[in-house]
Amino acid sequence: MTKMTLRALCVTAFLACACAEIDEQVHFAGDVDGSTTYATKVVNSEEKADPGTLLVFLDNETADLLSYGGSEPLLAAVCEDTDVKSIERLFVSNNVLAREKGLHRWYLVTFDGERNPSQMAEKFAALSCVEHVQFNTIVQREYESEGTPYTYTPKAYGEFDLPFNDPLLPDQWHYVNNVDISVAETSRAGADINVKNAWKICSGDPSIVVAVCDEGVKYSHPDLIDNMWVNEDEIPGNDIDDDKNGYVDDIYGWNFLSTTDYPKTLSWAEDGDKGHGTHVAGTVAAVNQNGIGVGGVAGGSGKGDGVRIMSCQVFSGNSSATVAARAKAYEYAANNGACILQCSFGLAGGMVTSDGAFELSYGVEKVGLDYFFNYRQPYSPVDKNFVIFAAGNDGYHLAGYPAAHREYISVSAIGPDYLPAVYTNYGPGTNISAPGGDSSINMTVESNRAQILSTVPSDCDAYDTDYGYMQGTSMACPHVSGVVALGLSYARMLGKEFTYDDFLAMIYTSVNNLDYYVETCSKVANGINFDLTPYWQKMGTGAIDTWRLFMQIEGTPSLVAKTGESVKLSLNEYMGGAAANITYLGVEADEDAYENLGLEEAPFVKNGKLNIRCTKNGSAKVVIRAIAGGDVVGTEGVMGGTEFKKEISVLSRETGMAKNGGWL
Ligand SMILES: [Ca+2]
Ligand SMILES: [Ca+2]
Ligand SMILES: [Ca+2]
Repeated sequence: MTKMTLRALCVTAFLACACAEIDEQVHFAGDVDGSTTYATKVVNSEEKADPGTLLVFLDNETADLLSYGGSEPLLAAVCEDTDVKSIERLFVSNNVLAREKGLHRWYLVTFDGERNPSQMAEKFAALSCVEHVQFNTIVQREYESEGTPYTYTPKAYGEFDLPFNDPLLPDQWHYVNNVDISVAETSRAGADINVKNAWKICSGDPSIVVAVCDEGVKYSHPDLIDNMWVNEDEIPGNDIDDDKNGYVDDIYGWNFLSTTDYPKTLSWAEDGDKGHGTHVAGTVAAVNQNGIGVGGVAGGSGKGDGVRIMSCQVFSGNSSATVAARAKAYEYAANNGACILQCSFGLAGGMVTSDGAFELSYGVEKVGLDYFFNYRQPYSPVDKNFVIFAAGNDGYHLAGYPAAHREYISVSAIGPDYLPAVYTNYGPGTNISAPGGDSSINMTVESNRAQILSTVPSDCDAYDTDYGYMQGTSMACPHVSGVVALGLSYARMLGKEFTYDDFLAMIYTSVNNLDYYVETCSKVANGINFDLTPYWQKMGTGAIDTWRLFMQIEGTPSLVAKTGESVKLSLNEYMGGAAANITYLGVEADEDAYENLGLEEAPFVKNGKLNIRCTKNGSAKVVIRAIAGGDVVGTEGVMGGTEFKKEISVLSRETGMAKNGGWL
């Protein structure tokens, strides 16, 4: 199947590459034998450059001079010579981190759009105070087709045993997959983010802010409004930047396509908008337990306790923000309190093929991302922030950038069949997988039910309803953002703090084995046998699992039991090396454990092994009771050992261990 065919299957707003070919040979001035030429300072191609703007990266002295209102004579001469309208600092931040990352050295040059951008670039590149020049490129969206409105009668709720009362939750297989064949005939239990039982522990924290960089989020949506971030220090509509954050009347975020000629508040229903940002936001934090619509991964429990959504609008109608505007969006997200950057866009897989090439050609974007990544939010239990990008929908064996950069989390997509979605990028540059939907697997049932259901703007052309389906790595990405937001919420609830590296390791190891399905299942997509061979070990570490992340955060060991089989799970790792010789007093399993795991007989310990048979996929905790020292528990009159209890999580899954090697 060709790449073009695969693209045509995707429903998402993954961006096409508007960047030019990356010139890997580009050098900074002075690199080559001292024979500096100005052309070597221009880091990208002018293709898709915004007419009338250019980015220049100045040396420190000149940047300081300009920021104090001074003037550099040669720079001033070029500006005058070319009728430059303005040369202004791009970023607004003046803190230590901004300086360390060089934000203060980026300037945006504005000139007559009729002028040839390459000639302008050459003139600035010829100046010794300019270290490099970047064309202010626009990444254009690529929409193959629209999302589809939800037009079904909601399912009967009773059979689903869900913790919240949102009527469309039974249709959200991506949260709780009950092997509903109306979603897909090939639905598999557990092809979800395993959030149901995690929700009973923690479902959000309003201090956690997720910045959705996308189309504008419809903040007035009835299933989102209660979980929108609100800039409390800003008075709306008075034309004053009350909180002095550099943005006038920013309440729910900012529209980064705004310019002096194009003032605009957040928008989501311009001609060409597809509701993409509103859909993504709903996956992260649509309001749970409010009796309407859908649930959100970190949408709270109906008590105002969901995580908060900040809308950083970088697409509007048929327009897209420039690379400079995107960089400013990342800066805004950091400065205004976000700890997760949710980005379902990027360059097509294979357009950029190394971190170094991305850093050079997209220098200003990398600086913005760096700033966000390193900006510690005082409330966050982790010392850095999370940058999460979709891997891309090209069906290609490399993830697209920025997702593919090793510092960011890159998300590939699976369907309700627990298998790679036909459109997903995979291989190098992908880190982890999550449900993104896959309508190609449905030939006999309503195909869009296998997509992701979330909030959409009813005033957007494609919909008449508040809820709709979309699919893509664009939809997988916010599942991971939501799970990370939930993990941070839970860490806060427990009062625990982590280093970024430790938390990242917990995310990447809180997964279920995808390779087991890739090697044991077959997949028919659009009626044609789909070759799964290339995806073996290429979907990151596996499919994200919320319960496992929670267990790692609280420090409870997790054992995996294969569903439907009597298994003996060794406790050596958890009860000490002499686990087999300890005297056990029993295993406590409460009603929830019986229900969640489908236990039909009591689990017990024998010879240091937990004997358990789970009849359904699920997750729960059991308590192992044992004696430290001796065979009996000491009492006032009889010397003996001390009883202790060890909590263990049991995760029941159909997945076994994938065979090691020999498969390809
Ligand atoms: Ca403001
Ligand atoms: Ca104001
Ligand atoms: Ca709801």
